[in-house]
Amino acid sequence: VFVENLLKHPSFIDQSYTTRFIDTTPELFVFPKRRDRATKLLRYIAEVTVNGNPEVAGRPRLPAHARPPVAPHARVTPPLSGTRELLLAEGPKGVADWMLKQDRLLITDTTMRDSHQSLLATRMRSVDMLRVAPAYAGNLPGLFSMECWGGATFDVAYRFLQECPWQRLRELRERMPNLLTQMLLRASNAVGYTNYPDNVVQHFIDRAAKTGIDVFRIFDPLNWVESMRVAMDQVIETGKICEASICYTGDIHDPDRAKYSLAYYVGLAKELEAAGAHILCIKDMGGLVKPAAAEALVRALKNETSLPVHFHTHDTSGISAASILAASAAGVDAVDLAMDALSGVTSQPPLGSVVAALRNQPRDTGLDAGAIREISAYWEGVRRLYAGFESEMRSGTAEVYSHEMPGGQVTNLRAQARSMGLEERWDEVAAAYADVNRLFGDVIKVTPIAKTVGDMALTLVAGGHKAEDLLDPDMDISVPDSVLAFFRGEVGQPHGGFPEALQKRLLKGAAPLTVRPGSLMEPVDLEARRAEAMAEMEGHTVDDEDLASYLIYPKVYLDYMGRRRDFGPVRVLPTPTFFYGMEPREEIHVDLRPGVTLVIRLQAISEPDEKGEVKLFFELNGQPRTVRVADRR
Ligand code: 3PY
Ligand code: ZN
Repeated sequence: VFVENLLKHPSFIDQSYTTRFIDTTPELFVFPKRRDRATKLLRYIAEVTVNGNPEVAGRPRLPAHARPPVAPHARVTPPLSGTRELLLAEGPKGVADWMLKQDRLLITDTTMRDSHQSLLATRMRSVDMLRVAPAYAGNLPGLFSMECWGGATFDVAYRFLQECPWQRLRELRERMPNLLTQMLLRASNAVGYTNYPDNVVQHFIDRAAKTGIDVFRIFDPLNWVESMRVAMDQVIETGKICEASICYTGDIHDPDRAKYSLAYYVGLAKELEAAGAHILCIKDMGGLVKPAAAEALVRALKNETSLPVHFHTHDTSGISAASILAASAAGVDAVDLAMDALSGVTSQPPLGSVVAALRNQPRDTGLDAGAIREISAYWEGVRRLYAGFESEMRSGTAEVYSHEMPGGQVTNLRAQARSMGLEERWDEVAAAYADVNRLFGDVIKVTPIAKTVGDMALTLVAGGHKAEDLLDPDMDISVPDSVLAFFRGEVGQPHGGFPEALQKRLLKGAAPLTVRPGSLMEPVDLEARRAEAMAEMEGHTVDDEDLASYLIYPKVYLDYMGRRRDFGPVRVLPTPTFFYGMEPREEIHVDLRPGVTLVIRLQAISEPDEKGEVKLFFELNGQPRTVRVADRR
C-alpha cells in the first residue's frame, strides 16, 4: 500500500518526467552518485515525516528519551581469535571435537535473530546490529556463536525494513571476524514458508555460506529427517557446520503424550547423526522443555550419540533459565541465550544472569561480565527505539504448556486476533489452538505448521465453531489454504501419520502426497530465472545473492528493488527517522558508507498549499534543499 500510494503521488509522477529528461539529455545529469542517493533519502524522510510510515501506523509512539544509543568500544582490536578461526583451521568436525572437550558451557547469543523475532516482531534494523558488532568481537571473543540471520529475519528485512538481508550478513561478518555466525534454516523451506525445489535450497545454502554463515541450524517442522537431507548434505558440502535440530514438543514425562517420548527423540538424534550432523540441537521453540526434561534429554542424547548437543529454548513460561542450568549440569555443550535487555518471556533466558550463575562453578563460561553489561545497556537503548513493536505480554506464564505456541508466534497470533476483533477472546483462541493441535494428530508447532494451526484456530473462533465441527459433514467451514496444503502432504509426512478421517474429509477424495515434495519438483533453470529477474528490472544486474532471494520470494524481492530505486539506501537512516521521520530543527548524521557522512537538518515544514502539497526545507551538509510532498494525512 505504501509503495502504491507513493507511486500515485504527483511528485513521483513528476519524477518520471525527470527520468525521461535524464534519458534525453544525459550530459546535464552527471551528478556524483552520492548526491542522487542523498536526494532519494531526503525524499524518503520527507514522505515519512508528512504521511507517516504505515509500518508504525496505530502503534505506540517512541518514549521522549528514545535516541540511538552509543555502542561500547571494542577494547581489543583486532579481536582475539575465537571459534571462527577454529573452524577455518580445523573444519566442522574439528569444532565439534573441540566442543566436546570443553568444561565451560558454550554460549550462543541470539539477540540479533530469535530474540527480536520473538519480542519485537522481527523489526530490528541492521544499523542497530552493526554498531555493536565490533564490541562483541572485541570484548566477548569467547562466545560460541552469534545467531544473527535466517528464520523470519530474511523476508522481514525486505518487506518491512526495506533493506537487503545479504548486506546485513556481509557487514556483520566483517565486523565479527572471530566469531561463528549462525543462521536458522527451515530445511526444504529455506527461509520461506513452503517447500522449494532442491536446487533452489542448494543455491541458497551455497550463497549463504559464501556470504558469511558458518553454522547452519537446520530443522524440519515435522522432524522428518528425509526432508532435511538435501539441506544437510549441501551444508556439509560447503565445509560449514551442519547443526541438525530435533524440534521438541509435548512433555517426555507426561504419560498422556507418549507420542513424543524420550525414545522418540533419541531415535531421531541417531538418524540425524547417521545423516552426517556435526552438532545436534534440541530446538525448543515453544519453551516446553521443563528442567527435568532438559536433564533427561541431554543425558540421553549425550549417551546415545557422540555429537555435541546445543540447547535452544524460550522463556515463555518464565522458568527456562532453570532448564538451561539443568541442561548445563547434565553436560550439554552449548546453550542459546539473549542479552539481558532483550531476554525473557517469548525470547531466550538472560545471558548475563546465566553467566553470573555459573561463575566459579565447574561450567564457568569465562565470559566478561562487564562486557556483557555494556552490550546489554546498548541493547536497552536500542529496544526503546522499537517501542512500537513491543507486545502486550509482560510476564512468564504456564499457559504455554497448554497451547504450546512457539515464542515468535504467541505475540504474532495475539496481534492477528486483535486485527480480527478477537482480542477480548484470546483465551478462546488459545484453547482452540490446543484443540486444533489434538485434532490434527498432535503436531509439532513450529514454522510453518504453527501458523497453520493458528490460522485454523482463528477461523474457528471467528465463525463460532468448535474444532470437532471440522469432522461434521453437515458443517460448512472454510478451511485455510495452509491447512489443506498440510493435509495434502505438501509440507511432508508427520510423525505418526495424518489423522485419516479428517484428511479424507478435507481432501474430498483427492490423494495426498506420501513422498518428499521436493522429490517431485523439477529443478529450476537458474540462469533462465536470473534473466527473467533482470528483465523485470530493466537490465539491473542480478547476482547470486539476489537470485537466491528472487527464487524464494520473487514478488517481495522485486517490490523491494522498486522501492530502493525510488528511495535509495534507507537502511543507513537512524531507526527513529526510518519509522517516524524528522521533527523541525532536528539534525541527524547518516553514514552513507565508510568515510562519507551526510548531515541532514530539517529546518521547517510549510503548511499545505492549494494543491495539498507540503514543502520540507532541509539542509544537506549545509546546503539548502527543498522537497515537496503531497499531504495525504
Ligand atoms: C523460524 O522458523 O523463524 C523460527 O524461529 C522457528 O522456531
Ligand atoms: Zn527459537
